Amino acid sequence: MSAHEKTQEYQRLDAAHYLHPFTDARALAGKARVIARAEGVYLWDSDGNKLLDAMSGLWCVNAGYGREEIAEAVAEQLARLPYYNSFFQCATPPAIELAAELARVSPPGFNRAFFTTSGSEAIDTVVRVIRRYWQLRGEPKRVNIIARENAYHGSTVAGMSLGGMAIMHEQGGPPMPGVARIRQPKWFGEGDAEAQTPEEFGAIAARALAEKIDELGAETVAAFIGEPVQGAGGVVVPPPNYWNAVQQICDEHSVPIVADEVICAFGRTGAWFGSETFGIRPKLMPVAKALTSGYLPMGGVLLHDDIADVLAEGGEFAHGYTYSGHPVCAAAALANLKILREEKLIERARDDIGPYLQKQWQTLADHPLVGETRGVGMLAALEIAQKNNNGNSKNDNDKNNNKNNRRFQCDPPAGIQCRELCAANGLVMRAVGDTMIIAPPLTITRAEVDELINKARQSLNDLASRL
Ligand code: PXG
Repeated sequence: MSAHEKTQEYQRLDAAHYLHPFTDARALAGKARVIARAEGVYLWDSDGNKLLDAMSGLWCVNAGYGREEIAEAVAEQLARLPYYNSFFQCATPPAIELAAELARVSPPGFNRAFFTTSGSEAIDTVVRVIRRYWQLRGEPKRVNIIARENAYHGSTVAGMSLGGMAIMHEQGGPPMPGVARIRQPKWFGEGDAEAQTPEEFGAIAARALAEKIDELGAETVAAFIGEPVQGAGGVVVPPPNYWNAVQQICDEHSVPIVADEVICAFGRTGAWFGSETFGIRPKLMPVAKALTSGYLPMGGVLLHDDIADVLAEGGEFAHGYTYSGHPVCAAAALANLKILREEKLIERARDDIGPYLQKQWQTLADHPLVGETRGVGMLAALEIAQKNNNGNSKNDNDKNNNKNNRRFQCDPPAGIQCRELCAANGLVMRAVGDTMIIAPPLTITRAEVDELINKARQSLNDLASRL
């Protein structure tokens, strides 16, 4: 059987049997791209095509593909102790060592970790922890969690409810009660470039939180949750004053901040945690993804002493998963964190390759199809939009289509077309509507960044000749 015949066989079986996440099965049928192997920043599909993976899988492979150290640590742990749990006063060496290692790399005051298998489970754990915390503090009315539009916090019922993705709410039935929503700090399209500075807009977006706390009554608010940079929402980098203002509002009302670090942690923004990049002082930090660089599924919640101490005093916390602290996943995480630390990949993201990536990415801003570029650390986005020379469009009142953001009206949408052209040019870029986003491995070299930018520019040129 030739490689291509094998691919067709995979695609036939896939269409018949495999229900994919977040996928329109009709659009996919028989066309799945089968990724067969990977090394460094590159993927190969089952036809042998080579692709530069500018998304680190799904925002997770920070250490790059093909790390023997992680494979060996996993194999060793599988042979020694493939599974044991952390219930009933037990634990395993990798889980203990990982909790201690996370305390070392976390901001001051973060000394304890609870482990899960995914980001979504980490978010569910946050809800359980924060409600239990307020119960123990004698304020059981504090159950409401304030979250933002266009946020992504996972796919379980709690994750979907806290998330602000309209399509998930439409399909999800009644969401979890006790969630309140405020606007996102997204300058492009929601800020008014003619009447405001980004800082003025940032202050307004933060004030929405103060107004929501007042409306609900601070005595009913358990927490505010936000991604330091909204990832799946399209790499929404907030105006520089936004998080300071949010922090101040939360301090004034004793509302703990939950920084959803599932994408931002472990170097993505050029620090161990996105909270450090933006000066956030959270009380809880859900993590996942790059905790193991995606090599095995693992997540967790890092707890500030202010919360952990209250929980520890409160007797049994009736919450846990069979795979909490799975020893093999923990071994993968330890090997991965060792790589990040010893190869100084976080410092490199902050001082060297991150600034280089941002500088090169900005060169795309001049492209006729690009309305804005933005980014931080090893995250970046560009908006495909019609450049607006006269400052006006007939859709001025439409949030997603206003005077500094005129979208193309086409089918398939411009973002999807761009994504397909990127793939044809050997580049994996993700489309969120007409926003193109990247989050490459932290190990990417300068030459590979140049290749990424060239392929992105080529794909935008190809798109321009189509539109
Ligand atoms: N919080 C954030 C900020 C996330 O990005 C989750 C929680 C949930 O994690 P799990 O491990 O349960 O998936 C995520 C996950 C996308 C995409 O299309 C993003 C995520 C997951 C799937 C797709 O960008 N983020």
